[in-house]
Amino acid sequence: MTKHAKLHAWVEEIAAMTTPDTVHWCDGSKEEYDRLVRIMVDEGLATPLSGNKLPGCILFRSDPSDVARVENRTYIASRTKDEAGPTNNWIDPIELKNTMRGLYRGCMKGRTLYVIPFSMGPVGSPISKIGIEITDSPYVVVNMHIMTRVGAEVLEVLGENGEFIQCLHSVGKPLGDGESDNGYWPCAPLEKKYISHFPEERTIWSFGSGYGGNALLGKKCLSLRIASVIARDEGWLAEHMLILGVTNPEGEKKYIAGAFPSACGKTNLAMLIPPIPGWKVESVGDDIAWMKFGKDGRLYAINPEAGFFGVAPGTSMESNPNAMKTIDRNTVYTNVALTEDGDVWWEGIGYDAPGKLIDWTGKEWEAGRSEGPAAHPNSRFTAPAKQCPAIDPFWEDPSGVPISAILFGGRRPTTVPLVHQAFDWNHGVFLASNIGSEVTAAALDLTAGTVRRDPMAMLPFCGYHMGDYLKHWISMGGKTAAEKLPKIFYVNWFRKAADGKWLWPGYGENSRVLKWVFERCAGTGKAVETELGYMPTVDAIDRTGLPGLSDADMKELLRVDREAWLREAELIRENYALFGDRLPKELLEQLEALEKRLGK
Ligand code: O2Y
Ligand code: MN
Repeated sequence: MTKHAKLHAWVEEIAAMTTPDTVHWCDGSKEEYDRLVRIMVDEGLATPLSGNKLPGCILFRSDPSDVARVENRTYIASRTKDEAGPTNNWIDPIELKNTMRGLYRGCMKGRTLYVIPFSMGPVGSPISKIGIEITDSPYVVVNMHIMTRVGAEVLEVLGENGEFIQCLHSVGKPLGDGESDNGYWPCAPLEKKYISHFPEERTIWSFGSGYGGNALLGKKCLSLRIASVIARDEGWLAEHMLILGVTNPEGEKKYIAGAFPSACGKTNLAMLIPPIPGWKVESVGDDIAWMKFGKDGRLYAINPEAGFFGVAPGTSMESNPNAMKTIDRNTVYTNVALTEDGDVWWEGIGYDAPGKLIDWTGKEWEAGRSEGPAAHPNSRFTAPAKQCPAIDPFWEDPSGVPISAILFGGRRPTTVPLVHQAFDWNHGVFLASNIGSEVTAAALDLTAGTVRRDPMAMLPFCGYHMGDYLKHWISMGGKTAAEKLPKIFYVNWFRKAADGKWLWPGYGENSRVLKWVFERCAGTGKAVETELGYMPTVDAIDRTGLPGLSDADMKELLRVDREAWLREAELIRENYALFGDRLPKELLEQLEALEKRLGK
């Protein structure tokens, strides 16, 4: 047991407020995991899956109202509204804490309070951060076991006085005397849900939701919203990025980070299998990167997570065979469909539903007869990263991996070419600040089909004023010699032809663009200078073995649509106005330079 007095005092204070029946300190062991799974199965909250097909796997069905991150109930409660900036919800922290204390009072009655000591990043690494999550959800505990490093060794590193990030979570559903959940996922109604961040105190308070990013507080809350504030203060970057390693046929390896808004296929890109002979891609992470300059002046990245919390629908042996092989054991499934023989199924898994299913709401479901999808569009798998066949050998290296290139991208059916390279760091920050993407289901409360600007894919995850965040990015470019900085690229897999069909095949074929990026970093890739940046010549992207893609298609994929870009520049100016005088002047200069190149 830890002798950390401050930690004990905090646990006692929370237990006094929330009045659980018992308190359990998690040790992160397999025994603990198995015991909690057994309890949840016995209570009807979890279904064990077929031991033959999916050994060690279980299925949960959430409440239909609790299926995704809730951005309109997510708050950055900095001391002033100005600090949170125009892109975050803000409530005065004193007022918010008062409201939430009212909700927390007695909220764990009838439940166990679990104390989860966890490390984001390898335990004991100087880059890692320790969090302690207090939760009344055993579902959260088992997911945290997979997504983070939990247990006694974390407490050892913490010692008697070490710093930790307080993460308080409750599903917000106290039980009456003798009452049980009766097999139903506990949560609170939307108006009582709060996902709150107190950046100055480095503290997270979450209430009312048991799902994903709302409840697994090491992920979006700690590793992005709170870590982005710490990174600003300490001079590094906490980003919504995948990290992958690309190796060429000669055995040379380069690491690439990539930021894409939610639901743009980051997990698929992180794990892709290149169809180009001799090329290999390995995965360090699929969602979050912490990046710091090393002693050699290069930028090094770690993945703070230990697992994948990936979206199931659309994951198949065609779109992501490595993910399919990662999730065939020891995986927690949430809101996918169940087959009669204890297997899982979802839309886009690559084969028809095998007979009658039980859908994500627990009802019988038959293809062509039942209404709605069998799996929720935001249904998830939680799987250990070490199970991925393409996991990079250095994925847990405490020093991180050196980043040669950073990709940014969104879902843009028009205007944005397949790939272009920034002229320099500031130009790259300009491109990244203008990511735009169509909105889909991962964020519950947004209208599907519209394009929203999402700077660095951090709009829902930046813990402070977005204008200051962009300034921080500009300042990072001045911390090392220009030639040591990663090169920045903007990619768009989603450009459509006039007939509405996607021009680029996507999935594993995206490695052809990675190859060009690799070659640009090596100084060999062929490029032309355009108004937008450096772009591949029509023959620069390797199309061997891809006969369906003609020169004409390639020209269309790489076409600079001048009229569309002049309109785009106006939209960028409009969006920049949001940040007022906190917008770095360097970005306005970049906008003006673009307009000039376009001949405005
Ligand atoms: O809906 C949720 O709670 C999960 S959202 C999520 C999960 C894994 C990786 N990224 C995301 C995201 O929204 O970016
Ligand atoms: Mn994400």
